[in-house]
Amino acid sequence: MDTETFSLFLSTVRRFVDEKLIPAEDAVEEADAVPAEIIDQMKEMGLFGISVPEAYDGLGCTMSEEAAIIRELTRASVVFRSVIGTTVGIGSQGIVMDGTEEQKREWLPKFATGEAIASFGLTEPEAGSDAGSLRTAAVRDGETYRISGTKRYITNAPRANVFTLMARTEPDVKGAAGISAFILPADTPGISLGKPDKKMGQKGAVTTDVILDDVVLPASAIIGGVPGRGFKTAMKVLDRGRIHIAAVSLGMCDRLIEMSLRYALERKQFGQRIGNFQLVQAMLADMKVDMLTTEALMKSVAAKFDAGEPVSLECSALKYHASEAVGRIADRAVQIYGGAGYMAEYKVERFYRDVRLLRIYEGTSQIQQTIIAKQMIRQAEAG
Ligand code: COS
Repeated sequence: MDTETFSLFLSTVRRFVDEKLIPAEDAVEEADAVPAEIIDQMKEMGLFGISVPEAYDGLGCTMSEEAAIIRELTRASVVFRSVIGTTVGIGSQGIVMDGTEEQKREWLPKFATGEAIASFGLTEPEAGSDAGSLRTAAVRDGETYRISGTKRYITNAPRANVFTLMARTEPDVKGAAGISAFILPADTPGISLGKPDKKMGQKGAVTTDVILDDVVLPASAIIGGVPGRGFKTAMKVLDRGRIHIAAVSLGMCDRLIEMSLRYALERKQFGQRIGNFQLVQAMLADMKVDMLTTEALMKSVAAKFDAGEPVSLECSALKYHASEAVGRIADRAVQIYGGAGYMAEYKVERFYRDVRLLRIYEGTSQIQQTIIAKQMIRQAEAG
C-alpha cells in the first residue's frame, strides 16, 4: 500500500475502534460473544485479508503494516482482534509461506474476504510448550491419510472453515521431523468440537478442543505436498505470529496508558488530582517507558522481518518483552485506579485478565527465553 492509502486505512480502523468497538466492549463481555454485525463490518473493511498477498485478493500488507493495524485495532478489547487473529496469522500463514500454488489459489482468496475462517491446530493435551512431542497420528493409507487425535485450546475452532493442523505422519520418527502440516476443511467427516472453554478472561474469544476420529484426507492436503516439514512450517508461522502478538500487546499498552492518565487527571485525593503525586507519576512514567521500548523493538523487528532477515531470536525477544510489558502496565493501571481498578465497571480489571494470556499463547515467556538463549549459545559455538 502507498503511504497515503495506508494512513487512510489506519484512520478508518481508528474510527471503527472508537465508534463501534469500544462502545460494544461491555455487551461482548456480558454475552461472551462478538456480534455478527461487527464481524461483518470487519469483513467489509478487509481486515481478514490484511496478510493475504495481493495476488490472492488480499491487501498484501507488510509485517510492519500489519503490526500498525493490529496495534490500532487492539486499543479496543483484544477479543475483537481474536475474531480475525487466526485467519490473518497462524491459521493462514502456513499456506502463504509453504503452500503449493494450488493450495494458495484454493484458500487465500477466501481468507481475504473472510468467507473462510482459518484456525491453527498444534497444541494437544500432552503437547503444549513441547510442540514437537505431539501425538495426533496421520497414518498413510494409499493416496490418503487417516488422522486421529485431540487438539486443545484451539482458538476460533467453532468459527473455522479450515484448520492448518499438525500431525505425526512418521510414527517411528520422534520429535519434529515426523510432523506434517495438513489443510483440513472443518466439514470433513470425523471432526467434532469440545465444549467452549471457560477462561480467565477474553470473553467473546472462543477456544475448544478439536477431536479427530479417523478423519480421511488426501495426501495432497499436506501443506507444500511434502511430508515431514510441518514442524518447521509451524515454527515459521509462530515466529511471524509473535510479532503480531507484540502488536496486540502494544495496542493494549496504548489503551491502558490512555485510561490511567485520564483517571490520574480526574481523580482527586488529599485535595488534588492524584496525577500530581510523584508516586503515581512514577507508575505513569514506567508505563510509558515499557510502551516506548516495546514500540521501538516492534518497529525494528518488523522491519527486519520485511527485509527477509533471519529474525527468529528477535521475534521471541519482542514477544517476550511486549507481553511482559503489557502485563506490568495492566498491573500499574489497576494500582492507579485503586479500589475502582478492582471493580468490573471501570474495565481495567478486565484488561488485566485479558492481557494475562499474552504471556502464554504463541509460546510462553519461558519458551521465548529458551529460544533466545539457545540461539545465543549456537551463535557463540559457531564462532
Ligand atoms: N524456523 C524454522 N525452523 C525452525 C524454527 C524456526 N523458528 N525453530 C526450530 N526450527 C527447526 C529446527 O531447525 C530443527 O530442524 P533441524 O532438525 O532440521 O535442524 C527443528 O525445527 C526442530 O527444532 P528444535 O530442535 O529447536 O525443536 P524443539 O523440539 O527443541 O522445540 C521449541 C522448539 C521449544 C522452540 C518449540 O517446540 C516451540 O516453539 N514451542 C512452543 C510452542 C508454542 O508456541 N505453542 C503455542 C501454541 S500455538 S497458539
